[in-house]
Amino acid sequence: MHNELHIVIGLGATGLSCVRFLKKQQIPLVVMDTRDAPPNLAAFKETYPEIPVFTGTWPQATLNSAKALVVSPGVAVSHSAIQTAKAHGVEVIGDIELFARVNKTPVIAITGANGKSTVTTLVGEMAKQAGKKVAVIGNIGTPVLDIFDNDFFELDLIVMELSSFQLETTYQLKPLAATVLNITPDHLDRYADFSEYVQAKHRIYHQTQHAIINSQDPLSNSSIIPDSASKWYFGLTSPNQGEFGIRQKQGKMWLCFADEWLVPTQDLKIVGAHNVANALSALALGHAAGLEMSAMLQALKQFEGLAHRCQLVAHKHGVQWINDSKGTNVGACTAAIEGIGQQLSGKIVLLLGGDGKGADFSTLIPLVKQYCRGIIVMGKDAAIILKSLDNIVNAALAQTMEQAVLLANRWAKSGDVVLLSPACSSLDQYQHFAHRGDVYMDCVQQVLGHHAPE
Ligand code: UMA
Ligand code: ADP
Repeated sequence: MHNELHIVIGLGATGLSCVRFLKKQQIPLVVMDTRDAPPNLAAFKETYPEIPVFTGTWPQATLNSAKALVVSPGVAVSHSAIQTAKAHGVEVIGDIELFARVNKTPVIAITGANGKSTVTTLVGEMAKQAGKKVAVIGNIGTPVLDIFDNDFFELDLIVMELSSFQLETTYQLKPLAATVLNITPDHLDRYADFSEYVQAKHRIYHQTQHAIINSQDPLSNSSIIPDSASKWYFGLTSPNQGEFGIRQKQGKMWLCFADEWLVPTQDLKIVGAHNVANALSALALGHAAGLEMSAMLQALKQFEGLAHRCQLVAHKHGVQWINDSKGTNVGACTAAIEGIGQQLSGKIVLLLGGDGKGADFSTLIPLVKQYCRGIIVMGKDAAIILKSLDNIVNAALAQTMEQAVLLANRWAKSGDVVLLSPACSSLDQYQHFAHRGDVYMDCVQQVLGHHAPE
């Protein structure tokens, strides 16, 4: 016999938001975390002395007796204790599912290997410009259930970034518009194989009204898209009817919707081919959701991009220093090298490394050969990366970010770019990607002197 007991797994931001949400409904709760001493433990016990907490080892009998396990995205649902409980008939869900079961506000849902946060933020800006009351939530940083703490009932629209981890435990989300921006390998340490990762991403389309599909990435499309959904395509090609794409006019590249000329790329503040694709997907999402085109274009022209994504840090002695710390997988690093390399008179000194999450780095070989002066490798998987990219260009191992920046400063010549685009997660050495980016920017300022930006 099942009762109402919910077990919240994970004491991070998501877990805490689930506790607040469930507690308001007076649902009986237990909390578990795989770590012996999770960061929020002391504060949690003080705030919720009545909620039992198990850290490190979990009592299987308690798990098996629950109605539902609400699993945080940082915990793999393949965990044997979770699977055993599931076999006993216990539901395994996540915070997005809790949200979806009560939400009535239209949702634009965004996933993909890369570009999620950029597109999510941009669509949020477009909606604001169009006069909508909008919340921008999810994997981008704010747990979705947190909006119930605020003025949720006044919202017109929710723009939600979703990771594959969050989608795995989501069943009843019914987005107004949804997209899988692109898929290249990532998080292979969490999945049995690449196809499992792809399947997790495709779950976003399950009950969507509009599907926004990247015409240049077959993995963006899926047979899971309901027949009732309308499909909108975007891509860096000349668009057909109902599609978003690009065309040339008098030497300028324009973003277009079918035969409508929307805006020349030179009017955008965000740069690189990948950001043109991001802009097109945002327009397609907004259009499908009924946002006014002129408001969207105004927001797009003003959008400066996000920190830690191909962000210019300094420009000194003809060398540009770029922080792409959010380039946490090989696909993102590829886009950054290509986007920057194509427009460069000099070469790229590439700083990479960290936790490689089981990725294959050899796919970087052609780009490194074509665009890089040298590579400087750091972090947990430095040796694996060096081995994969052996003997192509100058290569060195750095023990610290400061060493890497010092060496890059010696290698770079006028016209070059020094690019931190690690192709790895930061968690082996840093709190998160933003921390790694901040450390890089501090080192650059120190090495170049405190008034580095020209
Ligand atoms: N952890 C344990 N044991 C536990 C619980 C957590 O070891 O029992 C570890 C996890 O492995 C992870 C860390 O604790 O290293 C945080 O995990 P969490 O599930 O508690 O994470 P939250 O703090 O709730 O943040 C999560 C997302 N994090 C992850 O998916 C790892 C945040 O995305 C998201 O912003 C937040 O929910 C709100 O929705 C971050 C992220 O890195 C930015 N996402 C990955 C990505 O974008 O590639 C998927
Ligand atoms: P995500 O939230 O999916 O990690 P971001 O918008 O934060 O995506 O961008 C992270 C990095 O991914 C960027 O710094 C850039 O290197 C790369 N990137 C951004 N957009 C794309 C895209 N459309 N295709 C490939 N790579 C991209």
